[in-house]
Amino acid sequence: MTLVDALSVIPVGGPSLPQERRLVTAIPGPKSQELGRRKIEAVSAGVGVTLPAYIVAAGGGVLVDVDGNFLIDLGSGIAVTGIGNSAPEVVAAVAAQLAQFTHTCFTVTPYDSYIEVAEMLNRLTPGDHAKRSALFNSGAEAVENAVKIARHYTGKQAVVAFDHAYHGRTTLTMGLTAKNQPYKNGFGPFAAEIYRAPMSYPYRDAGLDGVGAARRAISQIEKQVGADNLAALIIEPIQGEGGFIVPAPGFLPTLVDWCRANEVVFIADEVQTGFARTGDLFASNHEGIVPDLMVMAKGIAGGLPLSAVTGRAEIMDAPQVGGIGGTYGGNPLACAAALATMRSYETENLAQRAREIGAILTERLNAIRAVDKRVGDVRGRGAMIAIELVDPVTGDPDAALTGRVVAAAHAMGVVLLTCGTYGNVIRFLPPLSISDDLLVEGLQVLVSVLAAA
Ligand code: PLZ
Repeated sequence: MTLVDALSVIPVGGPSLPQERRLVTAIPGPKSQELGRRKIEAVSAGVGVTLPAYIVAAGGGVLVDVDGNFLIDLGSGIAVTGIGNSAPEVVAAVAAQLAQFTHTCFTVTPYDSYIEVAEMLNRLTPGDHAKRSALFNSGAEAVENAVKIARHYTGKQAVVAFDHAYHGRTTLTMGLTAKNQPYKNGFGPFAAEIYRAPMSYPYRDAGLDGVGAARRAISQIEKQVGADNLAALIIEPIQGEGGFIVPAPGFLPTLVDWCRANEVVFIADEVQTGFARTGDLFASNHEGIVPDLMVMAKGIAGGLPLSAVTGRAEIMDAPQVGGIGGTYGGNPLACAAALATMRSYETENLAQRAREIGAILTERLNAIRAVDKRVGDVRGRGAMIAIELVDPVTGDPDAALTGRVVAAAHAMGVVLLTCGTYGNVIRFLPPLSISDDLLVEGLQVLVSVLAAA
């Protein structure tokens, strides 16, 4: 096929794409399979692929592959495209910036959009104290910088992360991440002075309430680390990769209070939960906690790589001038995208849309759970909902069933992701731009593949 032929059949991305599931070949189709063969020859085998349908356009709630299949997107590129893929306001903002300049490096010759993003984050994040922000590229890079800043401010070194945590794949953040396979295996040694504390996991913590779970964690931290050595405690207010674990009420506020009393910086990793995903702008708001530092990425910029640390001015201003930076952090294209994206969360009230999506998901998933005891738990908030699949007799995690269900859904054109320490959680992270009809159709596919699995 010539390039002209190819372009004439490739649809334009964005919300005007037909919002329907349409399968014209098996998944993956022949062109995707050919690309899959090239991938093996060209791309490191360590870079895995969940659903090997190669995408040419996306928007609303669909992904279009190179064979012309329209897939229902229940993953948002792992919670990134909350406002939708190729959202017109993002495309326009990035195109305008592209025509002006692509890069100068903010720490060499700065530009105003970086400041505007910082001002917006300082306004939108919880708490009305004085704040400062710094911009980076990936979630992991922002987590690393939050830890650097907390260490500098406190003059202490230790960091506590939790069971089931995910904070990234760089050396420091691999150490913070709990799960060995596939994230850490063979990649050590990891950074020093990282300690792990028990999480609140209501489905598997029979009888332990949030305050009790926090006391258990605090007691372990006091015994094994000591507040005098502890620079920061980092936690996802709802754990993402670890299995969409929503800690019991009271867990997070009790940890925040202990951090305040002990001069420990409380870092909320809202990389996955942030920006309307959970039905509020940030998941911290559900429990009324005010983190000292907040780490954000993913939903911040409509798919362009941008991440941020926002927090108390006195903490954020602690490092020496030049101590925080990077070539691309707060790149002008990413900042233009972020400003358009963050305005949309507010003007289109996408937190409300996330709550509506959450209501549809939880109602339908609970109906499945009522008749299928392999669905052990339905949990999450807003458009961040998951089911945990278990052996109905023993309650043991059933990763094999999870794998079968997800593979069958993929074959039927529904992009579904798994997560969880035990690999037995199916998570739903639809774009907030998905229609109710498409979401419900995706759930109907789940019902049929679960019944057959
Ligand atoms: N913190 C809470 O969820 C990224 C990882 C996907 P980066 N989660 C998706 C994978 O398999 O690599 C994540 C997160 C939380 C930090 C990160 C890291 O963000 O932008 O992937 O570095």
